[in-house]
Amino acid sequence: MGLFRDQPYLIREQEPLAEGAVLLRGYAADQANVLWDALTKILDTAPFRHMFTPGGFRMSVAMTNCGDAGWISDRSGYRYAPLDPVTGLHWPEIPASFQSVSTGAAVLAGYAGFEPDVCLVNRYEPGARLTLHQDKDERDFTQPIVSVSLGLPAVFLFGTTTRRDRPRRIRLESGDVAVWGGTSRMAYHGIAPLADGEHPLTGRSRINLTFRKAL
Ligand code: MD3
Ligand code: FE
Repeated sequence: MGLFRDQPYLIREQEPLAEGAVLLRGYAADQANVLWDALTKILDTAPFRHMFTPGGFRMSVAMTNCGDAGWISDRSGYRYAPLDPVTGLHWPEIPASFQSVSTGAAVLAGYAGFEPDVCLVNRYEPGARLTLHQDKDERDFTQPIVSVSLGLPAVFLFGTTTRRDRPRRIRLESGDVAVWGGTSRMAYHGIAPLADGEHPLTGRSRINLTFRKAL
């Protein structure tokens, strides 16, 4: 924390990807263990599960949530739900360690007022992927989304607001944080099938945290 988080990224590690999109490579690297420990506690209450798309396909990415609501998908559609449909319980609170990484990154990217109320947690095992999509289930698209990558590297597919434009391929590694605001907020994006590997923190998996002001 302190000086290390507040200063050097402005100079060294801030990579503008497109209008409103900022990649902070390694921003969360020194917090990765703390974030992982906090995640294991979330999983005690809200374990990973594979959701189904409205079309009836089982998603290869396993998901859970913390915060005031959670993103869910089932045969009736996509939405934010205040209760976990698996347990009937409220989702766990967003841990302080999650909050501080997301708001710190948002400040560096120029979104000082960002207060996420939902954190969607995605787990990719080798072969898992997320097809090109837009995030449209949140109320206010002027609010950015902050994403934190942990564990195995992935190829992020970053398109435009037009589905037919060929997406760029951006390698995301453990500790990388990205902020998606402005016109990038509505960009099509996805994750290419995860390559096999072993990571000292997460084993054979990649974890992605996405912080949203959804409600
Ligand atoms: C760009 N997750 O949960 S994070 C998702 O790595 C999602 O698990 C991916 O797409 C993952 O919806 C990508 C990066 C990300 C997240 C949301 C975005 C990029 C975005 C929303 C708009 C534009
Ligand atoms: Fe998305």
